[in-house]
Amino acid sequence: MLRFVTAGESHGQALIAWVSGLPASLPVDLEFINAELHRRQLGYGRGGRQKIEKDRVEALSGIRHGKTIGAPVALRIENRDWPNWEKALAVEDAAGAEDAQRPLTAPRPGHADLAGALKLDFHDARFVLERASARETAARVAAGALAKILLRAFGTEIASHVIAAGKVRLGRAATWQEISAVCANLESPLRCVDAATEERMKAEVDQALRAGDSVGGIFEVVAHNVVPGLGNHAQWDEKLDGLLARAVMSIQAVKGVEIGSGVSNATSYGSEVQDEIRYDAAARRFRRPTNRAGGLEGGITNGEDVVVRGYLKPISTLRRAMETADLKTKTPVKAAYERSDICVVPAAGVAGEAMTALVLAGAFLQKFGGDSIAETKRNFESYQRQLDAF
Ligand code: EPS
Repeated sequence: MLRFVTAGESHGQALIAWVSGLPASLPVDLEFINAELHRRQLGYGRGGRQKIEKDRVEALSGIRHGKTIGAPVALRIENRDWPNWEKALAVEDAAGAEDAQRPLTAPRPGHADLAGALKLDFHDARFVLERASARETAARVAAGALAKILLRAFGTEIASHVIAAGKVRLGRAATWQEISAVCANLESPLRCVDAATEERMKAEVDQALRAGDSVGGIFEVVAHNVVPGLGNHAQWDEKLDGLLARAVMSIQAVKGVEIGSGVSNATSYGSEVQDEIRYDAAARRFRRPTNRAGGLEGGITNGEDVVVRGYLKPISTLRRAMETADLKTKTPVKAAYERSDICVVPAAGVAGEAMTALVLAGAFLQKFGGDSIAETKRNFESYQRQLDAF
Protein backbone atom coordinates (compact mmCIF):
# COMPACT_ATOMS: atom_id res chain seq x y z
CA MET A 1 0.00 0.00 0.00
CA LEU A 2 1.36 3.41 -0.97
CA ARG A 3 1.26 5.81 1.96
CA PHE A 4 2.74 9.23 2.56
CA VAL A 5 2.79 11.87 5.26
CA THR A 6 4.69 15.10 5.74
CA ALA A 7 6.27 16.85 8.71
CA GLY A 8 7.77 20.27 9.23
CA GLU A 9 6.82 23.85 9.95
CA SER A 10 7.03 26.76 7.52
CA HIS A 11 9.95 28.44 9.32
CA GLY A 12 11.34 25.38 11.09
CA GLN A 13 14.57 23.57 10.21
CA ALA A 14 13.19 21.52 7.31
CA LEU A 15 10.25 19.76 5.73
CA ILE A 16 10.09 15.99 5.63
CA ALA A 17 8.18 13.72 3.23
CA TRP A 18 7.84 10.07 4.20
CA VAL A 19 6.71 7.65 1.49
CA SER A 20 6.16 3.98 2.04
CA GLY A 21 5.02 1.18 -0.29
CA LEU A 22 7.02 1.84 -3.46
CA PRO A 23 8.19 -1.38 -5.14
CA ALA A 24 11.91 -2.16 -4.92
CA SER A 25 14.36 -1.41 -7.76
CA LEU A 26 12.52 1.64 -9.11
CA PRO A 27 15.21 4.01 -10.46
CA VAL A 28 14.95 7.41 -8.73
CA ASP A 29 16.57 10.53 -10.16
CA LEU A 30 16.87 13.09 -7.37
CA GLU A 31 17.34 15.83 -9.98
CA PHE A 32 13.83 15.10 -11.25
CA ILE A 33 12.51 15.66 -7.72
CA ASN A 34 14.53 18.90 -7.50
CA ALA A 35 13.14 20.05 -10.85
CA GLU A 36 9.61 19.48 -9.54
CA LEU A 37 10.42 21.46 -6.39
CA HIS A 38 11.76 24.27 -8.55
CA ARG A 39 8.57 24.32 -10.65
CA ARG A 40 6.53 24.75 -7.46
CA GLN A 41 8.56 27.82 -6.52
CA LEU A 42 7.81 29.62 -9.78
CA GLY A 43 4.82 31.73 -10.71
CA TYR A 44 3.76 35.33 -11.13
CA GLY A 45 2.59 36.90 -7.88
CA ARG A 46 4.83 34.99 -5.47
CA GLY A 47 5.97 36.80 -2.32
CA GLY A 48 9.41 37.52 -0.88
CA ARG A 49 9.84 34.11 0.71
CA GLN A 50 10.68 32.42 -2.60
CA LYS A 51 13.72 34.69 -2.92
CA ILE A 52 15.04 33.10 0.28
CA GLU A 53 14.25 29.45 -0.45
CA LYS A 54 15.91 27.20 -3.00
CA ASP A 55 14.16 23.89 -2.45
CA ARG A 56 16.28 20.79 -2.94
CA VAL A 57 15.82 17.33 -1.62
CA GLU A 58 18.08 15.14 0.45
CA ALA A 59 17.16 11.44 0.58
CA LEU A 60 17.65 10.05 4.06
CA SER A 61 16.40 6.51 3.54
CA GLY A 62 14.87 3.99 1.15
CA ILE A 63 16.97 4.90 -1.92
CA ARG A 64 20.40 3.31 -2.42
CA HIS A 65 22.57 3.30 -5.57
CA GLY A 66 19.86 5.28 -7.35
CA LYS A 67 17.02 2.82 -6.77
CA THR A 68 14.32 2.16 -4.19
CA ILE A 69 15.10 -0.73 -1.85
CA GLY A 70 11.59 -1.62 -0.66
CA ALA A 71 12.00 0.44 2.52
CA PRO A 72 10.30 3.72 3.52
CA VAL A 73 11.72 6.74 1.73
CA ALA A 74 12.35 9.84 3.83
CA LEU A 75 13.07 13.08 1.99
CA ARG A 76 14.28 16.29 3.62
CA ILE A 77 13.95 19.82 2.23
CA GLU A 78 15.84 22.51 4.09
CA ASN A 79 14.14 25.79 5.02
CA ARG A 80 16.70 28.47 4.27
CA ASP A 81 14.63 30.92 6.32
CA TRP A 82 15.31 28.88 9.48
CA PRO A 83 18.33 30.93 10.69
CA ASN A 84 15.97 33.93 10.90
CA TRP A 85 13.58 31.93 13.08
CA GLU A 86 15.93 29.84 15.17
CA LYS A 87 15.25 31.82 18.34
CA ALA A 88 11.53 32.28 17.78
CA LEU A 89 10.99 28.58 17.12
CA ALA A 90 13.71 27.09 19.35
CA VAL A 91 13.17 23.40 20.05
CA GLU A 92 14.45 23.52 23.60
CA ASP A 93 13.07 25.78 26.26
CA ALA A 94 15.73 28.20 27.42
CA ALA A 95 15.77 31.20 29.72
CA GLY A 96 14.45 34.21 27.81
CA ALA A 97 12.92 32.04 25.06
CA GLU A 98 9.58 33.71 25.71
CA ASP A 99 10.97 37.10 24.59
CA ALA A 100 12.25 35.69 21.29
CA GLN A 101 8.86 34.32 20.26
CA ARG A 102 7.02 36.02 17.41
CA PRO A 103 3.42 35.73 18.52
CA LEU A 104 0.51 36.26 16.17
CA THR A 105 -2.58 37.25 18.07
CA ALA A 106 -4.55 38.97 15.27
CA PRO A 107 -5.92 35.93 13.38
CA ARG A 108 -6.25 36.35 9.61
CA PRO A 109 -9.78 35.69 8.34
CA GLY A 110 -9.56 32.70 6.02
CA HIS A 111 -6.35 31.26 7.47
CA ALA A 112 -6.25 28.41 10.01
CA ASP A 113 -5.17 30.89 12.71
CA LEU A 114 -8.37 31.19 14.77
CA ALA A 115 -9.82 27.71 14.28
CA GLY A 116 -6.45 26.14 15.14
CA ALA A 117 -5.89 28.39 18.15
CA LEU A 118 -9.31 27.48 19.56
CA LYS A 119 -8.71 23.79 18.91
CA LEU A 120 -5.24 23.69 20.48
CA ASP A 121 -6.02 26.23 23.23
CA PHE A 122 -3.20 28.57 22.16
CA HIS A 123 -3.68 32.33 22.60
CA ASP A 124 -1.05 32.80 19.91
CA ALA A 125 -1.61 31.39 16.40
CA ARG A 126 2.12 31.07 15.61
CA PHE A 127 2.37 27.30 15.91
CA VAL A 128 -0.91 26.81 14.03
CA LEU A 129 0.12 28.92 11.06
CA GLU A 130 3.57 27.38 10.98
CA ARG A 131 2.07 23.98 10.19
CA ALA A 132 -0.99 25.15 8.23
CA SER A 133 1.22 27.14 5.84
CA ALA A 134 1.30 26.15 2.18
CA ARG A 135 5.06 25.79 2.53
CA GLU A 136 4.10 22.19 3.41
CA THR A 137 3.20 21.59 -0.22
CA ALA A 138 6.95 21.44 -1.01
CA ALA A 139 7.03 18.11 0.87
CA ARG A 140 3.96 16.91 -1.03
CA VAL A 141 5.63 17.77 -4.32
CA ALA A 142 8.73 15.78 -3.32
CA ALA A 143 6.56 12.76 -2.42
CA GLY A 144 4.49 13.25 -5.57
CA ALA A 145 7.64 13.24 -7.70
CA LEU A 146 8.26 9.65 -6.55
CA ALA A 147 4.70 8.75 -7.57
CA LYS A 148 5.26 10.44 -10.93
CA ILE A 149 8.43 8.39 -11.44
CA LEU A 150 6.48 5.20 -10.77
CA LEU A 151 3.62 6.16 -13.12
CA ARG A 152 6.02 7.29 -15.83
CA ALA A 153 7.54 3.79 -15.85
CA PHE A 154 4.10 2.66 -17.09
CA GLY A 155 3.57 5.45 -19.61
CA THR A 156 1.46 7.86 -17.53
CA GLU A 157 2.47 11.54 -17.48
CA ILE A 158 0.95 14.28 -15.34
CA ALA A 159 0.93 18.03 -15.99
CA SER A 160 -1.13 21.07 -15.00
CA HIS A 161 -2.01 24.52 -16.25
CA VAL A 162 -3.82 27.58 -14.95
CA ILE A 163 -7.31 28.12 -16.31
CA ALA A 164 -8.21 31.11 -14.15
CA ALA A 165 -6.38 33.76 -12.13
CA GLY A 166 -8.70 36.12 -10.33
CA LYS A 167 -11.56 36.94 -12.68
CA VAL A 168 -9.58 36.18 -15.87
CA ARG A 169 -10.42 32.78 -17.30
CA LEU A 170 -9.09 30.79 -20.24
CA GLY A 171 -12.00 30.69 -22.67
CA ARG A 172 -11.20 27.43 -24.44
CA ALA A 173 -10.10 23.85 -23.84
CA ALA A 174 -6.37 23.04 -23.92
CA THR A 175 -4.82 20.00 -25.58
CA TRP A 176 -2.44 17.63 -23.79
CA GLN A 177 0.38 18.85 -26.08
CA GLU A 178 -0.25 22.46 -25.03
CA ILE A 179 -0.42 21.58 -21.34
CA SER A 180 2.75 19.51 -21.32
CA ALA A 181 4.56 22.21 -23.35
CA VAL A 182 3.55 25.01 -20.99
CA CYS A 183 4.69 22.86 -18.04
CA ALA A 184 8.09 22.40 -19.64
CA ASN A 185 8.37 26.16 -20.21
CA LEU A 186 9.79 27.47 -16.94
CA GLU A 187 9.60 31.03 -18.29
CA SER A 188 5.81 30.97 -18.48
CA PRO A 189 4.77 33.28 -15.64
CA LEU A 190 1.35 31.78 -14.89
CA ARG A 191 1.48 28.47 -16.82
CA CYS A 192 -1.44 29.45 -19.02
CA VAL A 193 -1.54 27.88 -22.50
CA ASP A 194 -2.84 31.07 -24.13
CA ALA A 195 -0.38 33.99 -24.25
CA ALA A 196 -3.02 36.74 -24.53
CA THR A 197 -5.03 35.33 -21.60
CA GLU A 198 -1.82 35.03 -19.58
CA GLU A 199 -1.13 38.75 -20.12
CA ARG A 200 -4.59 39.58 -18.79
CA MET A 201 -3.98 37.25 -15.81
CA LYS A 202 -0.73 39.10 -15.07
CA ALA A 203 -2.57 42.42 -15.14
CA GLU A 204 -5.10 41.00 -12.69
CA VAL A 205 -2.30 40.00 -10.30
CA ASP A 206 -0.63 43.42 -10.71
CA GLN A 207 -3.86 45.15 -9.87
CA ALA A 208 -4.33 43.04 -6.73
CA LEU A 209 -0.74 43.79 -5.70
CA ARG A 210 -1.33 47.52 -6.06
CA ALA A 211 -4.54 47.28 -4.06
CA GLY A 212 -2.90 45.27 -1.23
CA ASP A 213 -5.23 42.44 -2.16
CA SER A 214 -4.87 38.85 -3.43
CA VAL A 215 -6.46 36.65 -6.09
CA GLY A 216 -7.55 33.02 -6.30
CA GLY A 217 -8.09 31.00 -9.43
CA ILE A 218 -8.42 27.55 -10.95
CA PHE A 219 -5.77 25.01 -11.95
CA GLU A 220 -6.37 21.91 -14.04
CA VAL A 221 -4.34 18.74 -13.59
CA VAL A 222 -4.29 16.22 -16.45
CA ALA A 223 -2.98 12.66 -16.19
CA HIS A 224 -2.29 11.43 -19.71
CA ASN A 225 -2.25 7.82 -20.87
CA VAL A 226 -3.89 6.28 -17.80
CA VAL A 227 -4.76 2.60 -17.93
CA PRO A 228 -8.53 1.89 -17.72
CA GLY A 229 -9.66 0.04 -14.60
CA LEU A 230 -7.98 1.94 -11.74
CA GLY A 231 -10.25 2.63 -8.77
CA ASN A 232 -13.40 0.84 -7.82
CA HIS A 233 -17.14 1.33 -8.31
CA ALA A 234 -18.05 -1.15 -5.56
CA GLN A 235 -17.40 0.78 -2.36
CA TRP A 236 -17.76 4.50 -1.61
CA ASP A 237 -14.32 4.94 -0.12
CA GLU A 238 -12.57 3.22 -3.02
CA LYS A 239 -14.05 5.38 -5.77
CA LEU A 240 -11.13 7.08 -7.45
CA ASP A 241 -12.97 10.36 -8.14
CA GLY A 242 -13.70 10.63 -4.42
CA LEU A 243 -10.07 9.92 -3.51
CA LEU A 244 -8.82 12.51 -6.01
CA ALA A 245 -11.31 15.10 -4.76
CA ARG A 246 -10.17 14.60 -1.18
CA ALA A 247 -6.50 14.76 -2.11
CA VAL A 248 -6.81 17.94 -4.16
CA MET A 249 -9.22 19.57 -1.69
CA SER A 250 -6.60 19.10 1.03
CA ILE A 251 -4.22 21.50 -0.72
CA GLN A 252 -4.02 24.81 1.14
CA ALA A 253 -6.53 27.41 -0.17
CA VAL A 254 -8.42 24.91 -2.37
CA LYS A 255 -12.14 25.24 -1.65
CA GLY A 256 -13.60 23.30 -4.57
CA VAL A 257 -12.64 20.35 -6.78
CA GLU A 258 -14.12 19.42 -10.13
CA ILE A 259 -13.64 16.24 -12.15
CA GLY A 260 -13.69 16.89 -15.90
CA SER A 261 -16.30 19.52 -16.69
CA GLY A 262 -18.44 18.41 -13.73
CA VAL A 263 -19.58 21.92 -12.78
CA SER A 264 -21.02 22.92 -16.16
CA ASN A 265 -22.26 19.35 -16.73
CA ALA A 266 -24.63 19.82 -13.81
CA THR A 267 -26.64 22.43 -15.71
CA SER A 268 -26.51 20.75 -19.14
CA TYR A 269 -28.67 18.03 -20.72
CA GLY A 270 -27.52 14.41 -20.55
CA SER A 271 -27.03 14.24 -24.30
CA GLU A 272 -24.65 17.23 -24.04
CA VAL A 273 -22.63 15.70 -21.22
CA GLN A 274 -22.03 11.96 -21.70
CA ASP A 275 -19.01 10.93 -23.78
CA GLU A 276 -19.97 8.59 -26.61
CA ILE A 277 -18.11 5.30 -26.93
CA ARG A 278 -16.23 4.11 -30.04
CA TYR A 279 -13.96 1.14 -30.61
CA ASP A 280 -10.52 1.70 -32.12
CA ALA A 281 -9.85 -1.68 -33.72
CA ALA A 282 -6.21 -0.90 -34.55
CA ALA A 283 -5.40 0.06 -30.95
CA ARG A 284 -7.79 -2.59 -29.59
CA ARG A 285 -9.14 -0.05 -27.12
CA PHE A 286 -12.46 1.74 -26.49
CA ARG A 287 -12.12 5.51 -26.99
CA ARG A 288 -14.22 8.69 -26.58
CA PRO A 289 -14.23 11.65 -28.94
CA THR A 290 -14.95 13.88 -25.90
CA ASN A 291 -13.87 13.67 -22.26
CA ARG A 292 -16.37 15.61 -20.15
CA ALA A 293 -16.26 12.86 -17.53
CA GLY A 294 -12.59 13.65 -16.91
CA GLY A 295 -11.52 10.05 -17.47
CA LEU A 296 -13.61 8.67 -14.62
CA GLU A 297 -16.90 6.78 -14.71
CA GLY A 298 -18.29 5.01 -11.68
CA GLY A 299 -15.14 5.91 -9.76
CA ILE A 300 -13.01 3.92 -12.25
CA THR A 301 -10.59 5.22 -14.88
CA ASN A 302 -12.00 4.68 -18.40
CA GLY A 303 -8.75 5.11 -20.36
CA GLU A 304 -9.23 8.80 -21.21
CA ASP A 305 -7.10 11.49 -19.57
CA VAL A 306 -7.90 12.00 -15.90
CA VAL A 307 -8.80 15.68 -15.43
CA VAL A 308 -9.04 17.26 -11.98
CA ARG A 309 -9.56 20.97 -11.32
CA GLY A 310 -8.77 22.76 -8.08
CA TYR A 311 -10.54 26.01 -7.22
CA LEU A 312 -8.50 28.27 -4.96
CA LYS A 313 -9.78 31.05 -2.80
CA PRO A 314 -7.58 34.15 -2.75
CA ILE A 315 -4.64 34.06 -0.29
CA SER A 316 -5.82 35.07 3.17
CA THR A 317 -2.80 37.16 4.19
CA LEU A 318 -3.64 40.66 2.97
CA ARG A 319 -1.59 43.85 3.02
CA ARG A 320 -4.93 45.64 3.12
CA ALA A 321 -5.72 43.80 6.33
CA MET A 322 -9.26 42.88 7.27
CA GLU A 323 -10.97 43.33 10.62
CA THR A 324 -10.42 40.65 13.20
CA ALA A 325 -10.55 40.18 16.97
CA ASP A 326 -7.42 39.79 19.09
CA LEU A 327 -6.99 36.33 20.60
CA LYS A 328 -5.93 37.72 23.97
CA THR A 329 -7.71 41.05 24.42
CA LYS A 330 -10.75 40.17 22.23
CA THR A 331 -10.71 43.77 20.99
CA PRO A 332 -11.15 44.68 17.28
CA VAL A 333 -7.78 44.86 15.47
CA LYS A 334 -6.45 44.59 11.93
CA ALA A 335 -5.38 41.07 10.87
CA ALA A 336 -1.66 40.30 11.00
CA TYR A 337 0.51 41.02 7.95
CA GLU A 338 4.24 40.57 7.37
CA ARG A 339 4.65 39.50 3.75
CA SER A 340 2.62 37.30 1.47
CA ASP A 341 2.00 35.88 -1.97
CA ILE A 342 -0.58 37.63 -4.17
CA CYS A 343 -1.35 34.63 -6.40
CA VAL A 344 -0.33 30.99 -5.90
CA VAL A 345 -2.45 29.25 -8.54
CA PRO A 346 0.51 27.94 -10.63
CA ALA A 347 2.26 26.63 -7.49
CA ALA A 348 -0.95 25.03 -6.25
CA GLY A 349 -1.23 23.34 -9.66
CA VAL A 350 2.15 21.69 -9.13
CA ALA A 351 0.93 20.53 -5.71
CA GLY A 352 -2.23 19.30 -7.48
CA GLU A 353 -0.10 17.27 -9.88
CA ALA A 354 1.68 15.73 -6.89
CA MET A 355 -1.54 14.81 -5.10
CA THR A 356 -3.04 13.40 -8.30
CA ALA A 357 0.13 11.37 -8.89
CA LEU A 358 0.07 9.99 -5.35
CA VAL A 359 -3.58 8.94 -5.62
CA LEU A 360 -3.16 7.39 -9.06
CA ALA A 361 0.04 5.61 -8.03
CA GLY A 362 -1.78 4.25 -4.96
CA ALA A 363 -4.63 2.92 -7.13
CA PHE A 364 -2.11 1.57 -9.63
CA LEU A 365 -0.24 -0.40 -6.97
CA GLN A 366 -3.52 -1.60 -5.49
CA LYS A 367 -4.43 -3.11 -8.87
CA PHE A 368 -1.03 -4.37 -9.99
CA GLY A 369 0.84 -4.87 -6.71
CA GLY A 370 4.42 -6.09 -6.88
CA ASP A 371 7.20 -5.98 -4.32
CA SER A 372 9.74 -5.33 -7.06
CA ILE A 373 9.22 -3.16 -10.12
CA ALA A 374 9.78 -6.24 -12.32
CA GLU A 375 6.86 -7.97 -10.61
CA THR A 376 4.65 -4.86 -11.04
CA LYS A 377 5.60 -4.79 -14.75
CA ARG A 378 4.70 -8.47 -15.21
CA ASN A 379 1.29 -7.90 -13.65
CA PHE A 380 0.71 -4.75 -15.70
CA GLU A 381 1.67 -6.45 -18.97
CA SER A 382 -0.61 -9.38 -18.22
CA TYR A 383 -3.52 -6.93 -17.78
CA GLN A 384 -2.60 -5.21 -21.06
CA ARG A 385 -2.91 -8.61 -22.77
CA GLN A 386 -6.33 -9.04 -21.12
CA LEU A 387 -7.41 -5.66 -22.56
CA ASP A 388 -6.03 -6.57 -26.00
CA ALA A 389 -8.05 -9.79 -25.99
CA PHE A 390 -11.25 -8.24 -24.55
C1 EPS B 1 2.31 31.08 3.68
C2 EPS B 1 2.94 32.29 3.89
C3 EPS B 1 4.18 32.68 3.17
C4 EPS B 1 4.30 31.87 1.91
C5 EPS B 1 4.20 30.40 2.29
C6 EPS B 1 2.79 30.11 2.67
O1 EPS B 1 5.33 32.38 3.92
P1 EPS B 1 6.13 33.52 4.74
O2 EPS B 1 5.24 33.88 5.87
O3 EPS B 1 7.41 32.86 5.17
O4 EPS B 1 6.37 34.66 3.79
O5 EPS B 1 5.50 32.18 1.24
O6 EPS B 1 4.55 29.57 1.22
C7 EPS B 1 5.83 29.12 1.15
C8 EPS B 1 6.79 29.44 2.01
C9 EPS B 1 6.07 28.20 0.04
O7 EPS B 1 7.23 27.73 -0.08
O8 EPS B 1 5.13 27.95 -0.72
C10 EPS B 1 1.11 30.72 4.43
O9 EPS B 1 0.82 31.40 5.41
O10 EPS B 1 0.39 29.77 4.08
